[in-house]
Amino acid sequence: MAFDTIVKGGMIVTAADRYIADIGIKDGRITALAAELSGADELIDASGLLVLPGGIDSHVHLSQPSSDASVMADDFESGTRSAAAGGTTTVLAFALQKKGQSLREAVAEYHAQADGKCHVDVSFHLIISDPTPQVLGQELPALIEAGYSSFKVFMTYDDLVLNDRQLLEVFAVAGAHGATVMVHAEGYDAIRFLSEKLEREGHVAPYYHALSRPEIVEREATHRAISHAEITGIPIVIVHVSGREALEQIRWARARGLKVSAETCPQYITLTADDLRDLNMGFEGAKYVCSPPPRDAESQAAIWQGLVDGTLELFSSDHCPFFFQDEDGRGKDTPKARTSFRWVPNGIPGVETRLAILFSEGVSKGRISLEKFVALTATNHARTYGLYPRKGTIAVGSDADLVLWDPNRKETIRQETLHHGSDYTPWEGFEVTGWPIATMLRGSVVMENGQVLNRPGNGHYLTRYTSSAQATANVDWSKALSADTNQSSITG
Ligand code: DUC
Ligand code: ZN
Ligand code: ZN
Ligand code: ZN
Repeated sequence: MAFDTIVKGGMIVTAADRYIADIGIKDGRITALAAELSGADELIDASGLLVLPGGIDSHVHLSQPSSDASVMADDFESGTRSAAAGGTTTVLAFALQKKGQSLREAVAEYHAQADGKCHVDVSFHLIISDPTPQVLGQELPALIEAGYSSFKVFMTYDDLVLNDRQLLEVFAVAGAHGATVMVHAEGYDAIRFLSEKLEREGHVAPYYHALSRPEIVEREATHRAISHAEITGIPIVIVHVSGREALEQIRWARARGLKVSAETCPQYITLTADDLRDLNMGFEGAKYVCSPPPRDAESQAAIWQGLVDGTLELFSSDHCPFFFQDEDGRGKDTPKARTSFRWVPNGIPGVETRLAILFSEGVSKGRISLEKFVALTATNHARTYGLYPRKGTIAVGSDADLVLWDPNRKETIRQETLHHGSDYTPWEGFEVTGWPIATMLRGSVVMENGQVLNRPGNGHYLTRYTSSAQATANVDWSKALSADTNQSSITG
């Protein structure tokens, strides 16, 4: 047969256009796009549906240890199962370097947890928490060359924060080797100062988490990160931009000609700080504690403006799943966390609901086009992190990662129908229009009508090329498309 599978008659949408066509798939890749294809072992009828590139979620935390007793509610199996259920076919998760740990050890640790357990394709961003001379001089350059072409740095958290000198040193290595740096921009000292003041005043409920890291804290750190990027001449990605103040800094940087990309997340268009303030300042608000915290209606409007005008190019989940209540004390609701918001783990689950929320709030409500939706949820992630055109589009030669999407289907988000490991969703009862009907990973159906095929191990590890390879571009298709999906040789 010419094809293993033909997806027939759907409305194909890419970041650039939309048209009705058949998709021919052979050996996991798209090998033909035409009005009428025939000759396949399997036909999938997509008439009446949209056919979108599989979602790429470039900001997902799985199996990441915390400095306290909390434990992530998703490992690579459950987290990628949840991704597949929501129409996401590539997850970029984090490999966290603990203080004193070598990067190679960190990467090996995450491979040991992920390999053979993923329902969708995965790749790792490194988190650099200990930039020793050995890390900066040898390990990081070697890993970048080996396809770990992006990493995240933090400007806050006791166990992760880098000082300005360290940020500059790390940025310089990224610049020399063409890696992409993601920055968590919230200022450590300001947060400590405000948190301790709130605690002294007896303001300890989860709501005060939002007041301990107001927009100015994010604005200041965003400006500082941009300045460091300008000094070192590197492009950066400001992740999880929550509101208008940080956006103003990003616009300012772009106007100066700096290469600053920016990401936002579902929580910043759908939640506000008031969600942390449940009736009588009870503890339910902890379900919405994430960092940066959700802001207000005005900031939501600013985020929409940023999505529409292109200031925000990436829409990721920042899936950082904790249990709310867990009898072994590993969740958000612990006796210690009830003494202060400072001990509530920061993060919410969202890898499964990301596409439906943006589709419903964006496309169904007429705020963004279908093409913009695809750019924000797939194409721009592949371009930013060295996976395009193998991932992130529907084109001959690309992996056959597809979502069959019903734009009219109405659903209500419910914990009981989600596939993640957490015991709650922040979007319980949230109504959406538009829903994934099936997810295909490299030509195989991995989810159909909410059922995820029980085949962890379908997902491959992806090595990625560097931003300098991208910029000098002319990314050679044959190279991009043949990049080995198997485990990198540097895991030892
Ligand atoms: N930053 C993240 O990116 N995710 C969760 C918590 C945090 O601070
Ligand atoms: Zn691996
Ligand atoms: Zn962060
Ligand atoms: Zn995150």
